[in-house]
Amino acid sequence: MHTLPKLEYEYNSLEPFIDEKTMIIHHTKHHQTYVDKLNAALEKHPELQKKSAEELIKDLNKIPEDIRNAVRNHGGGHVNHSMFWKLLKKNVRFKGEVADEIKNKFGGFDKFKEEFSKAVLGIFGSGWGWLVVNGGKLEIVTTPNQDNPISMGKIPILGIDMWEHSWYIKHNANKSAYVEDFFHIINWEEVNKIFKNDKE
Ligand code: MN3
Repeated sequence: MHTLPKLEYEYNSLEPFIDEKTMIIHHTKHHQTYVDKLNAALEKHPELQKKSAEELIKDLNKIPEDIRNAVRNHGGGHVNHSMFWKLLKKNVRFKGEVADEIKNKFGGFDKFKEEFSKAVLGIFGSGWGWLVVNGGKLEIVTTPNQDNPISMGKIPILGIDMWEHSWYIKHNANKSAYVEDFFHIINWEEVNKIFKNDKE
């Protein structure tokens, strides 16, 4: 059985960048639903119940066709959100190996922020924006729905939820203000940790 991970901080910890109400609904309703629907899908295929959600979505072609879409959407939703919560923390400085790599690749933090923001604001409909490692190189990619880059052989090290439920309560129609706020609460220590684990 997959379960909803507990947050390592309070629902109001990311204020004023992400409001408490959004965090409560996002975690206890949206994320919980992905977990429940993933578990429901796996009831038909008990042999897959021991696998982690990451393993399940890594090679979707191996998933039986009758539950493939459910695993893609709800398994993806579970993986994406579990990672997202850990990527958020206030007052973490942009530093470490990943910061050096970002500066090299994009020509500085501001350039990276500009490119990342442009990409994620260009998503039509619901989806996610990612910084991934692809063949040893950093790359900005977007995915529709709850698709995760690991299904395409890319390793996500940073991700932003661009579904309306992540920002609409606080930011209303101002999606770019949400992206701006997101940059204040990136847990660069966590991003660096994922980046370094991937290289080992
Ligand atoms: Mn979400």
